[in-house]
Amino acid sequence: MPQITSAAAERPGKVKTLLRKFVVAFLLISGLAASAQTADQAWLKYVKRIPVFTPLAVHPLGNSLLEQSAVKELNRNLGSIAGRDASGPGFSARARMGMGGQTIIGTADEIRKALPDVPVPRDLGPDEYWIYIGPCSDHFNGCGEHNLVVIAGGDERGTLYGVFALLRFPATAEIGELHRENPWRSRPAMPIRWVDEWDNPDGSIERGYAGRSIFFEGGNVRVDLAPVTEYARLLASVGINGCNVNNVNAAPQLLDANHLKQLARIADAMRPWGVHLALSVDIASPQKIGSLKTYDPLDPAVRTWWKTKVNEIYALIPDFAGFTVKADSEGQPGPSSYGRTPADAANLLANALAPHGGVVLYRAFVYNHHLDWRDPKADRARAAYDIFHPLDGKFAANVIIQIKEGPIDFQAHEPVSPLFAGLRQTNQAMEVQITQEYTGQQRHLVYLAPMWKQVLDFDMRVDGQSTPVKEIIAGTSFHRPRGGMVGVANVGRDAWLGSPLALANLYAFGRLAWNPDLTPEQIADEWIWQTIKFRDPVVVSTVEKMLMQSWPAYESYTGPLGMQTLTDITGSHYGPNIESSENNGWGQWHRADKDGVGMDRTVATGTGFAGQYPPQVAMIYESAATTPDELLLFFHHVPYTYRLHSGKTVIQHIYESHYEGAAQAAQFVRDWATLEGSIDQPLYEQVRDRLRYQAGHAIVWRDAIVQYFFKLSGIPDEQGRAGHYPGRLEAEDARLTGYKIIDVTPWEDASGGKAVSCDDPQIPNRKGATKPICTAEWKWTGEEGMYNIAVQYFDLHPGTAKFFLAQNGRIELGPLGQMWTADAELPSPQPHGDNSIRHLIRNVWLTAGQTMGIEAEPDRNDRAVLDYIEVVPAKRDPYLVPDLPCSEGQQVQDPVSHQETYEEIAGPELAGWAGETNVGTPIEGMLVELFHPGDKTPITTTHTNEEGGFRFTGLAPGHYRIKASGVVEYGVDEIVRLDPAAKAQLCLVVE
Ligand code: GCW
Repeated sequence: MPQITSAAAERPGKVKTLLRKFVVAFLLISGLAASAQTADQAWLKYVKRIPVFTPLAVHPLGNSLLEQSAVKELNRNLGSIAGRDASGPGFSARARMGMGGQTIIGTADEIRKALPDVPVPRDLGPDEYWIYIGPCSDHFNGCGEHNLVVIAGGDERGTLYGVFALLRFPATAEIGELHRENPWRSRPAMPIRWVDEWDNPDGSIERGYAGRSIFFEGGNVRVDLAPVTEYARLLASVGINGCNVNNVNAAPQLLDANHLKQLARIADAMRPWGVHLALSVDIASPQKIGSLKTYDPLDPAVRTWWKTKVNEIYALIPDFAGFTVKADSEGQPGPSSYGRTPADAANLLANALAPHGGVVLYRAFVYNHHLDWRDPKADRARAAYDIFHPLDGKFAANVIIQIKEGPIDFQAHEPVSPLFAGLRQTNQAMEVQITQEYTGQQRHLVYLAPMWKQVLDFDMRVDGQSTPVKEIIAGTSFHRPRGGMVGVANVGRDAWLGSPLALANLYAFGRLAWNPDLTPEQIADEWIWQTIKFRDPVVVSTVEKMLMQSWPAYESYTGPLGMQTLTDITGSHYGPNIESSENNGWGQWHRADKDGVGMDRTVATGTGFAGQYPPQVAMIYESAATTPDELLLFFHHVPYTYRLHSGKTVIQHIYESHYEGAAQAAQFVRDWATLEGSIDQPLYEQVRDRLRYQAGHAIVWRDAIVQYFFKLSGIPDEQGRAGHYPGRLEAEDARLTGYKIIDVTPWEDASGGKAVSCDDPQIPNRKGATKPICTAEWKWTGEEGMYNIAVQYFDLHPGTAKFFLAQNGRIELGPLGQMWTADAELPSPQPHGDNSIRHLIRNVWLTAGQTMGIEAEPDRNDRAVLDYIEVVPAKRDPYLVPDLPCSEGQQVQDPVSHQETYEEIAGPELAGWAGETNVGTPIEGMLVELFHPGDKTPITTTHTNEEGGFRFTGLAPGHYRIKASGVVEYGVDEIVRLDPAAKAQLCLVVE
C-alpha cells in the first residue's frame, strides 16, 4: 500500500460549518509592510489565511484601553474591509448576509446593561471570556443585518482574550466546539501567567539568544518601546498577563527614582494589552541604594524602606504586578546573612505590596554552590525541598513560591521537583525556561511543550490520591487562591527568539498556562497553522512531526538516561563538556567513573533525595528496577553493564542513543526540505540553515559523548561504531604547512582529542595568492568516484577565517561550497564543542592517488582550527540532502531514502494524493502527469480518484517529476481554481 499522508482528511472537517458561516470569500489581506519588530512576524499574521469574518461593524461598549485594543485587533484581521459598511457597495449579497449586523465587545456587566436579551452568564471570572453567536436562523449564510456576535469578558482583559480566541479559532481544535457549544466560554486554569526576562540594564540578556534587550540599553530604559508594546500584544494573544522585565540577578539601581519613572514607561507600553509590569528586586536594596546599614528583613527601618519604595512604585504604576526575588542563590545576598528565612524575606516584601494588590514571586532556586563534591550525601537536588518545605504555611497570602520544574536547573531531562508536593499551605508557580539555555540555545530545534506537559501531568500521589502537578499549581489540589506558571522567555531584538521555530515554545507556554490539558500536538498544530501555513495538511503534519521529535532527539544526543545535559556547566551551557559537572561545588554531578555512572539519590544508600517525594512516587525512584530508564542515572549509580528495561546495557544505550539522536537531527533537514516551495521562501531558508547546522552539531555531541564513555569504560560498542569513523581523515595525520597540532579542551570535543591550528601561516607558492595561509593535505587512497566531503573545524571569534578545498594543490571555485568563511557567532574563543562546526562540500569527484587539502587563511583569533575531514560516497551520505530534480508544486518526501528504496525494490510505485490547501478536501479528477526531470512531455498521466489519490506503478528506479492541475468546486457556491504550483499539496511516497 502506498503511504498516504493522513492529516488532510481529518482535521479541517471540524471547522467547516463554522467557516461557511463566516467565510464568504477567499481574500488575501495584505499585511502591514513592517520593517520594525512586530507581533505579526510571529503567529499574529492575519495574512494569507482565511480571516474570521465577524460582522464588520464592531462596537465596544466601554472605552477602556483593553477594549480599544480588542477592537483594533479584530479590525487588523479584517484588513481593508474593517470598518466598512457591509451593506454598501463592493459587497456581494452573500457578503452582506455574512458580514452585516454587529459585533459587540464588552465586559459581562456592560453587555447585561446594553443587551438585556443576551444570556451573558453572571459568574464570569477574571480574564474569562464568553463568545456568543446569534440568534440567527440561517447558520449557513448568516442573517445580514440581524447577525450578532458578542464577545464578553469577566473583566476588560477577558474581552481582549475573547477576541484573540475568536481570531485563533480557525486554527484551534476548539473551533468545532464554538459552533456546537455556542455560546463558547473559557477561563484560565491559573491566575499567574507571567514571563520573566533576564535583561540587564546595559541591554545584555543573561541566557538570551536573540540579540539585545527590547527594554534596556546603556543603563536606561530604551527610548523606542514600540517592540515592547508589540511583545505585550503577542503575550496577550496567548493569555500571558505579567512580565518581569529585569534579570533575577537583580540590578538594585532600577529602584531609584529616576529609573522607576523610566520603568513606568514600560508599564505604559504594555498596559493596552493587559500585561502588567513586575520587577526583580535585590533583597539587599535598602543597603545598596537606600543607604541603610542593613537589609535584615526583620529590621523596622528595612520594613519602612520597602513600604516607602513600594508606595513610590504604585504612585507611578498603579497596576504594578509585583516582585520576583532570587536570594541566597548563586552568590546573591539573602536573608540567611542575618539568620533569617526565605519566609521572613518574602513576607517583608509581601506586606509592603499587599495594600496595593501586588504579589511576591519568591524563587525556590536557592542552593549552596560550594557543595563538597567528595561528600556522597551532598546533593543540590535536595536544596529547594530542604529549605522550603519546613516553611510551608509561613508565607503571607500574596507570596507565591516559584519552583523550577525540576530539582536541578532546566536540564534536557529531569524528574519533577518534589517541592510541588511539599507545599500544601503555600501558593506555588512552576518556572520553566522558554529560552533554551540547556537545550540548544535556539540553534537546535527543541520544542519544549512535551517536556512541560510531562511535568504538568506528573501525578505526585499526595496522600495516595491523584495529584497532578498542573492541579497543584493551579491551586485546586490544596485550595490555594494564587498559583501559576512563569516562563523565562528572554526575548530580544532578533525576531523575538532568534529562531523562527523557537517561537512555538513561547506560544505553547501561554497556551499551557491557560489550559494545561491541551496536548503538545494540538498546540503545535495551532501554531503551525497561524505561523507557517494555514491549514495545509502536509505542512502541518511535517512540522508537527519535527517539533514532536525534537526534544527526544536533543535528549538522545546530549544527556540521556537522566544524566542531565552533559554540557559545559561552568561555561556557555552549550557544547559538550562532560567533566565540567564534576569536581566542583555546583552540584550538577553525574559521577561517571571507569566502572559506572549516575548519582545515587536513594534513601537507602544515597543522598536521600528520592525520599522527598510522596511515598508512592518515592518507592518508584528508590529502586533501580522500577525507575524509568529515562531517569535511571538521575537516581542511581549503576555499572555500565547494567541492563535497562529496554534490554540494552547502559553503555550500549549511551552509544546508540547518540547515534540515533544525531541521525534524527539529520532527518529534520530532509523533512524540512520537503516543504521547499510550499512555504515562505525566506523562512524556509532560514530554518534550513539552522537545521543543517544542528545536524552537524549533533555529530559533535554524538562523537564527544561516545568517545568519552568509550575511553572511560573501555567497553566496545556492540555495533562497532564507537571509535570507528569510516572515511574520516584526521587533521593531525595530514601533511601540514603552517598548521600546528594542538590539544583541544575538553579532549572529547575534538576527534581523537586533537586539532590543528594555523599559528604560522605562510605565503603560498600558488599563483596570485597574496595572503598567508596554512594547508593540511591528505592523499586519497579510496576508489575513484563522487564523494561528499564534510570538513569539521572550529569557528572562533573574533575573526573570520577563510577555508578552501584544494585538489592536487589547485583550488577550484564553483557553486559546490569549496570556499567558505567561518563567520558563525558561537560561544567560546577557544576550540571547543561550542564552536565545532561542519561544512559540507557536495559531489566532489576524487581519483585514486590524488591529494586533497584544506587551505585556510586565519583572521585575528580565528586560527582556522581544523579537526578532520570525512569523505563519504555521495549517494550514501546520510547527512546530505541532494538538490532535488523535482519542483513545481509537488513535494517529495525523504528524497534520500527514496533513492535507496528505489535500488532495492523491483518495480516501485509513486503514489500520493491531492487536497485543497485550506480545508484539505480531497480533489477528485485532477490530471496528474509524470515526467522524467527536465522533460516537457509526460511519460504517463492519470487522474486523481474520489479520495484525491493517484498511483503510478511499475516504474524503473530513478527520479521523477510530477505535475497536477485541475479545477475544483468548493463549498456551495464558491469555485476555486487550484493553482498546482501553489495550492495543490501532493505527497509522494515510494514503496
Ligand atoms: O540556569 C541558571 C542560569 C543562570 C540563572 C539561574 C537562575 C539568572 O545558568 O544564568 O541566573 O539559573 O535561574 O537564577
